[in-house]
Amino acid sequence: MSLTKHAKLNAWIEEIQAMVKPENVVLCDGSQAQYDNLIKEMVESGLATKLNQEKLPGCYLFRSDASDVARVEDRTYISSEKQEDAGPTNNWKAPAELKAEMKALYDGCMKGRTMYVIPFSMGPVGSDIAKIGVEITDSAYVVINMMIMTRVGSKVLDVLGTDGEFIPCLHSVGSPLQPGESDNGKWPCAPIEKKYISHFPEERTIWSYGSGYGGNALLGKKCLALRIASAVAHEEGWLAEHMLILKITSPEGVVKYVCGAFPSACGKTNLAMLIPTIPGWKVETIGDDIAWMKPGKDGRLYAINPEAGFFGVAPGTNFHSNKNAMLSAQKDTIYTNVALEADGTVWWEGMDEDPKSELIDWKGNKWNLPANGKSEKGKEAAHPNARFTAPARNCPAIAPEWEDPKGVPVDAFLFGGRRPSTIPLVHQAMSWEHGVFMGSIVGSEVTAAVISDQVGQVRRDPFAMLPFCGYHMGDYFAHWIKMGKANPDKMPKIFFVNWFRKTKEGKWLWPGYGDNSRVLKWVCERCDGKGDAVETPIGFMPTATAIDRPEGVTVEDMNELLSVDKAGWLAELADVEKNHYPKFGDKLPQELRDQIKIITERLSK
Ligand code: TSX
Ligand code: MN
Repeated sequence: MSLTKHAKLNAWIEEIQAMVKPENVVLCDGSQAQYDNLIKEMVESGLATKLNQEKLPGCYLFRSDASDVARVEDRTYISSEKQEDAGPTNNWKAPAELKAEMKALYDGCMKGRTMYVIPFSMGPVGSDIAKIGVEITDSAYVVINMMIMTRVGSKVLDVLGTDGEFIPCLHSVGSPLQPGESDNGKWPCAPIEKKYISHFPEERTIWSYGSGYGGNALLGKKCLALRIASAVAHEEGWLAEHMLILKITSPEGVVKYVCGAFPSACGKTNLAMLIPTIPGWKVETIGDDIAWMKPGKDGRLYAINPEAGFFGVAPGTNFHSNKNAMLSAQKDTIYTNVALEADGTVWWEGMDEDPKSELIDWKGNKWNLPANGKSEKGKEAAHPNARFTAPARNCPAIAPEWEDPKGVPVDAFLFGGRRPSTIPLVHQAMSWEHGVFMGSIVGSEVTAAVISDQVGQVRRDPFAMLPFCGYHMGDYFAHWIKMGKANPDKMPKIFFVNWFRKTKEGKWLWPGYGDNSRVLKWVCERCDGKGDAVETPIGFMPTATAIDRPEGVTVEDMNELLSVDKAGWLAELADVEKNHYPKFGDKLPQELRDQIKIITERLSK
């Protein structure tokens, strides 16, 4: 019997079923009853732990396999017909070859398992900017996470109708069961060399195999909403970006919408949920990770958050760094790889509170805090990439219009990174091309939190899109240049921010967090042609008194935060020219090369 009213969808489901040979097939209707039942089954099998339902109602804990804790960039492919279309910064295999390899793995891979069919919408159901996907998976963990992160079920099939467009997303944990065998509470996945996260942008299809981890398995997020959507957006003339979306309201009631791209470990989710320290200003969340933006009839860019939840890093999150994220994750939340307290609550490093009891760590072993009160690297109670999956509706700061199908008009773009020197607290681009240049040189200092021989060096991650662009990064830069040419005066103003400046002695110069609202205030004022600014060789910068100085920041600190480090910038531009831009080959737009020359000349005057 046919599962849906959509002939093409039915045909795809049957084709996949014949290949993966599941025990049975279940269509996800999006109901609470189905969600509750899947959780119940996983608690019974031992895969999920029910948390303290008085303190954390509707919350559950999962522990992954120790090898399946993060995205696998080495195993991620952009499989376009021509390698040149994937570009030099993506892994590539020819579609026919990659499909043959993966089909051999998919053959019978769901034996003994249930095959779930998840119709989902990225963006409010029925929005002109939204897109529909259908994920087939053999992981109930994926189903419940997709139900939080996206809009799932019958309402999506209703919009899809009998012949609507959908993006097929195939996922398997790659761990078939023998007759009578069960997982016994073990997280199923395949070894690294059998993991594949494959994207076929020309076909608009995703094939993922061997991993149950969010970024590899919740295919609506990084795979569809960024890699596939960016390629579609390039073709169709819109933007799919790795950006938060903020709503900022001034004391006078003037509203601005700001999108921002930051590399990982810069506190993007914290910024998305910031509580301002300046009186009368209000900051609300539209999204914390992805923005889809289309030009409206008025020529402005309108942004939606294609997601419906937050898949946030738990370690480091606490009531000081991000109160709104903590409150978002107090109910109806899935925790993955955090530590368990004796009372059925959760703990992680950087929670700002010592554990209340002996813990069960993310590997399921007994764990006690070392005598010095600090976890040893590699022996943490929570995995450093432990996550919470929380519904966006739980967030106290969520903006009322976060689900508006027409999106919100974008006033400004922010780019930023962790830069202890050279880059000032904030500067504003002098032109669209200058702004695109800013995005193209985004980078972050490699911190000790990652295992790398590059600690202290700047690792560039242009537009924070390097791991998420579904086509040639040089073509991506050119697309951004082109987007500004259609409606130059309607485009958002572009700013570069840096919360991470340090003194020579290694002390933070800027308090960050809620005090970043002081910078956002200047950004909003600049969007209205107000806000005192001086023209400098690197762009417009606030005058000495244009930004309200936080307590504890001296006039001298402020001057250092807002000065132009000429020598530092000349070195920065030389590094971009010599080490960064050559990575994109001859597809790098001339406009960006010109910016190096223009800024170098201004600095040398
Ligand atoms: O998220 C951060 N933001 C953005 C907040 C809206 N972090 C955490 C980054 C790791 C994910 C920050 N860390 C920020 C910041 O603005 N700034 C800093 C650096 C910093 C850390 C501590 C202090 C000051 C600056 N001060 C004290 O600890 C007292
Ligand atoms: Mn992200």
